[in-house]
Amino acid sequence: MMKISSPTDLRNVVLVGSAGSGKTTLFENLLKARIPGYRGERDDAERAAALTLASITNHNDTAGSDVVINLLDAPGHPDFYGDLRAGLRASDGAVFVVSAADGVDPITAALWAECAEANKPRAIVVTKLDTDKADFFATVEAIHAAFGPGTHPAYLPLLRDEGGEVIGNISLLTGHVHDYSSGERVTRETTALERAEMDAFRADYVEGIITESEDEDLLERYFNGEDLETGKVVEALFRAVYHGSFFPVIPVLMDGIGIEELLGMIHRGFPMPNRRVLPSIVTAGDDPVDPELGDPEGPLVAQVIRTVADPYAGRLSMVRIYSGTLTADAAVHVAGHREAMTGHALDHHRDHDDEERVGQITVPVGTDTTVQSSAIAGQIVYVARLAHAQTSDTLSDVDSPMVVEAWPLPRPLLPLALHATSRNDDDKLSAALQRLLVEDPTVRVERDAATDQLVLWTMGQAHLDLLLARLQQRYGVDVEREELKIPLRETFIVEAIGHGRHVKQSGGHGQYALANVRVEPGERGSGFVFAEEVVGGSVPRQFIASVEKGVRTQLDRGVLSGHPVVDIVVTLTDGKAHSVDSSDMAFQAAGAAALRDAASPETVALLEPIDEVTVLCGNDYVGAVMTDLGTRRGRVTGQHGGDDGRSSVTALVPASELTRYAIDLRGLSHGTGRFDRSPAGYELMPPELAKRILEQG
Ligand SMILES: Nc1nc2c(ncn2[C@@H]2O[C@H](COP(=O)(O)OP(=O)(O)OP(=O)(O)O)[C@@H](O)[C@H]2O)c(=O)[nH]1
Ligand SMILES: [Mg+2]
Repeated sequence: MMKISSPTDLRNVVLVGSAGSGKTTLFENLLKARIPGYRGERDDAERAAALTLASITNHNDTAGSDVVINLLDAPGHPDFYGDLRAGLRASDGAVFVVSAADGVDPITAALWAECAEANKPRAIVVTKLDTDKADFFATVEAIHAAFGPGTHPAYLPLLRDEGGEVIGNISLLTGHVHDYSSGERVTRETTALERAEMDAFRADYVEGIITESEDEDLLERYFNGEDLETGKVVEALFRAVYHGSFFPVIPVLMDGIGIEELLGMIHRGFPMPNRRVLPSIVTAGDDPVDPELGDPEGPLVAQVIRTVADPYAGRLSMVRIYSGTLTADAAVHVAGHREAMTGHALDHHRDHDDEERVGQITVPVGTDTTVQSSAIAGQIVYVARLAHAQTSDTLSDVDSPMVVEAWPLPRPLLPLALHATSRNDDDKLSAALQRLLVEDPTVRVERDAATDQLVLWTMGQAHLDLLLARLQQRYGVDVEREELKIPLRETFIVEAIGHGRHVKQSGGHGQYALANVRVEPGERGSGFVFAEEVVGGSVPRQFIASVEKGVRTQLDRGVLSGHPVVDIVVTLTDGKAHSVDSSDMAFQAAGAAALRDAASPETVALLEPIDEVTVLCGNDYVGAVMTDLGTRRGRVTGQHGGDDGRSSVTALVPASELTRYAIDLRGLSHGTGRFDRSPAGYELMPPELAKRILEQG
């Protein structure tokens, strides 16, 4: 493997595109083109869900240089956006994959927005040009319409004959034809006919480059009609791509046509690691810093991109180095400040600062790795046995701690209540879930105190299936699903009177207490208020508190269906005591009995938790989203149409109607929808629904 002595020796590239667009196929073909004898890796659900890293060495004759290209294959499925965002963070540029067979679907558009939010310079690869009805020019038009005027073909497909199969490509920059039809890549000059065909596109391409490169001198020469040297235009291309407003489009086929051209584009057109736009970095004292990027002698700033917890080998962390040099065995500062910086807390990833020793460093070589004593700015490496560092944490010098902003994580909103099939496996299940949390910050595990259920929160069906398969296959834990319990409450809806009597006077020391109460509905959210209007000492002072205590105990237990009672005012109106047989315990029992006595299906109703839901989706799906919220007993409280083609809808929706919303919204909005939810109190359940639950007891 070539020695990396400067960040300029590297290109870090992530492949982004919707599921099935052909990223992994492209990734494999890039590896095959540079790793002699490479036969390909197995592709399965695990692989499609995770960011995969491999490296190749590329030589470019014109540039006269070698570079190491780190390739990251990112998942396309919306359930795995956590890893996609990690991949965007680790890389300095993106190859955006659009399938000519499927065009620009809503998910593709959402992924483009992800790249834009992450500020990634990108090139676009059009795949599946060999399929029926696939048309490069139609796809380019769709890309243009969806992603804007900065998108320009850099190569045109070379067809065997009119409407025939693709056998090569034509470079709009050099006018060279790369003909693969002989099985080898043969370069020749364009014919007069080919020249005529490409000229229209060429003008557009070169003008786009020159304009977006913002090179005044070149611009002037171009508009004066001067013939520009190809070398100059390539330099301008680099700058145009780097500005993130110019996106060359390249046709690439499964049999390898276009691979060399793409590698050339990455080599010469993509930013070096020291030119990337960094997320914000602060010192331990919260002062913004702007380290000299890419200086291996500079301060160490690195970030954990992903974490793999192998049951045998221990933890392995994928680390991107932004500045300085990471040295094996050296102590580093580890900082995770997600909550402080984003306001979003993760239960299993609390803000923390630690110091620990860097374990063995391995760097990617092809699909393998090799051990190195250190790694410099720009590299993406694996570090073994970091115990404290978690995904998105910053590694920096012990004497000058820094914190790189964490990337935003999507929130898991699909709940599943579960237990180990065998009760003996409960401990094994908890341990395995903890392991899953280490690897995947988009999982949440919660023991719901109100319902005493263990709940696994995931991003969607595919994510859930993958996690359950992992529990089974990796940790040998079989689980059973339970129906998710919604924590309901009881309340009184009308005034009611209750008589509580606790009298036992047969033999020995007796028990005697009578308590009468009036129960009234309280304000929503008021909880419990206790009052007394006892006259003439019918309930002695010291026992009034006993009645209150007894009532409170009964509140927790519920009065009809076992759900806690809230939002009531209980007034002790009257009672009776015995000079010898009355006691604290007796009055507690009488208080509880009085509340039970007041309760009946006519006086008590059920409250259910309501969530405020915010949905973000493509403008085209707003109608469907609102109709659906209606069928979920939701009340829409707001709606905003965005200029960016996305709209937001806010609504108050019963939590019981949101159990599968993560899955349903995905379908409803053709993959474009996202939502968030937060508790917004309790409301009365419709009587017909409540009745069923109250009758079940
Ligand atoms: N005909 C044809 N099929 C292709 C092409 N590229 C990929 N495919 C097929 O399309 C399917 C999906 O390709 P993948 O490379 O796995 O897609 P992906 O983008 O990695 O998908 P995810 O990992 O699920 O996000 C596979 O069956 C490929 O063989 C192409 O250029 N032409
Ligand atoms: Mg894939």
